[in-house]
Amino acid sequence: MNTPNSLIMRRALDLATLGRGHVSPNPMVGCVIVHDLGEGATGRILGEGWHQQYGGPHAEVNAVRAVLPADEALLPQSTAYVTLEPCSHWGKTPPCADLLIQKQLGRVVCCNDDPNPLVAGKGFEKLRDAGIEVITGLLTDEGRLLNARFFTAIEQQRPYVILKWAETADGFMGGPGATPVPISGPLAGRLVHRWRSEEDAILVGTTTARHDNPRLNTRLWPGRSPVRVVLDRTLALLTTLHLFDGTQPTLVYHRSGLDVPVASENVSYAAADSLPDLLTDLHERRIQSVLVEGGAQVLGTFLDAGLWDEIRQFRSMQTLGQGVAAPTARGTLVSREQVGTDELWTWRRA
Ligand code: AOF
Ligand code: ZN
Repeated sequence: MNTPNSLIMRRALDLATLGRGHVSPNPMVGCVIVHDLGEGATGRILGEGWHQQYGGPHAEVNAVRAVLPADEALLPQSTAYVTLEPCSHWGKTPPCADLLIQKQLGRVVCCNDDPNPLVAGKGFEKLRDAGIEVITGLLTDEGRLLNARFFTAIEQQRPYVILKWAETADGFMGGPGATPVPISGPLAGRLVHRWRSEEDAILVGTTTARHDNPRLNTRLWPGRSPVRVVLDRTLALLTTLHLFDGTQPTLVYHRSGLDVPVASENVSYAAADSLPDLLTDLHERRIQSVLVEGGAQVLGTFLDAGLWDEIRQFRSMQTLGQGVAAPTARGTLVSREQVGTDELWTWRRA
């Protein structure tokens, strides 16, 4: 048999990304079926597909459907490159492993095993039992990065946490007073709205909610608005704030043992006495990712608890001389890019 071709797997990963924003809490998955000519030669692509919609057909089903009837006879000499282990369970759709067996694919190559306990190796087992050659681990890191939210949710039982802040050249993220000082430029602001549309929730602390009175929506970017999460331990925030305007689902976390106000339209209350409790509660609500937008104290709490996965740090050119110090970014710096007048530094946990 041919050695698996990583270029084709890259194509499958690219196809998978077309599902971004439409498949959560399912993973993004892509599939490319290629005819193998033997002796290391790769033939034609017979079909391609990706998981397009939550609840809809999986990547493998769409790829198989794309194969022309005249090409079906070639499937036993073909490889399905699938970014994730084909499923073995009846969920919203029938098992993909069964379909690949029924179509008599010669070989299946994957990036990652599916951590979903309903699948977790059983997909590969079914395929191998049916005599299909299985290779896994091609472009594993790329596959895990693509579905970092899905893997974090299943493996760590908590949402993927992105910490975001903007700081001045001298390391401040706010001025000395309560009045907000703009730090990053308009392009960065636009990008943040795009990020909001890509995550399930945005979180802020009490001080940010009170002083900035943020809307936490995506008005500068066409896309869905996430759930707003606000930490209000003692339920001290005034409900005249934008966060309580009912235009988006809003979740208020307070410490336990308090008299909770009657939930109003789109505003609900939940008790959490620690950060792990809060993240567990979000996980149980099927929230797979949270963008933490501040302030300094809340960001510091996530950092100190080690409960974060990614940092997106805007660095502006201006200086403030005094004010609220920004947290110290940590982990591995994975990229530095210019966004308008600011630099964006992205960090991941090592
Ligand atoms: C695949 N191919 O394209 C995807 C898979 O409820 P269902 O039927 O949509 O199943 C969802 C689960 O299936 C999901 O949690 C993950 O384990 C797997 N996703 N599997 O073979 C795909 N999206
Ligand atoms: Zn499937």
